[in-house]
Amino acid sequence: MRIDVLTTFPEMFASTPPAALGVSIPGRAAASGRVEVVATDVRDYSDNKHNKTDDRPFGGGPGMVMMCQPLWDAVTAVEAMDTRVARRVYLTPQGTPLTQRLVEELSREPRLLLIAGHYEGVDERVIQALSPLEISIGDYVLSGGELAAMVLIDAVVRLLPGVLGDHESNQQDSFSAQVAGHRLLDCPHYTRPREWQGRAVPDVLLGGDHGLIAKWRLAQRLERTTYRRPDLLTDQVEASPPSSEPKLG
Ligand code: 4GX
Repeated sequence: MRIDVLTTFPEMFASTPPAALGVSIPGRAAASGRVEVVATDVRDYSDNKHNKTDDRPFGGGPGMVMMCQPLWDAVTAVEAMDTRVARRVYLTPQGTPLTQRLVEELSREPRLLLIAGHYEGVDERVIQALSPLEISIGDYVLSGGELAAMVLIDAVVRLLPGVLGDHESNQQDSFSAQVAGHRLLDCPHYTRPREWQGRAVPDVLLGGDHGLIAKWRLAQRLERTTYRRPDLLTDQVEASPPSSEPKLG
């Protein structure tokens, strides 16, 4: 997969250590060639003499707005660098919430183009002209779209074929497994020692009965989801496989 990022802070997207996308799973994905992250400085496409990319908002108010021309020209130029058609994504608190379902959908694309705006936002007319998918990573305000773009990249890249080893399979992640069409939170995990500061590991995990362990883990997932995220139990996952599990909710 190729992931282009349009930003005024391209150095944030380095794919070598110690950068965030250069270590751990995303670092391995880049080193093995399963993903190529190409960050382009929008400033390089500004046609004004100071390479300005922002200007004051019409109607007044605080902050600056990213201008249409540099972003439009950057998108056009970057898209022409590769024949694969890019799915355009604009990171914004006004976007559709990012979910594991959407991450899975994006992981099947050959190419993504992420637009990470700083300032108060991007001129609405260039958003309309580009008609990107608008995505929010959560209901809070970041200083820019770059960290949101990196969150999306991290979540997508670990789903690319061959990126995760068997021992880190995503089949048991929170949200990935479905029970009667619902995505559940993960179960608790334990490792040695068997007792730590007076706290014991649940006996069932030490007994070696793998059927019983699977039942216990599922019960834990249901309980945690019920108490912590009841909203997930009313979210029916689309295209849920036929299931003999009892219906929840
Ligand atoms: N999930 N931000 C975008 C610039 C901006 C401001 C207003 C459009 C309108 C965010 C989020 C997020 C901060 C990215 C503001 N763009 N992005 N940036 N939450 O907070 O995605």
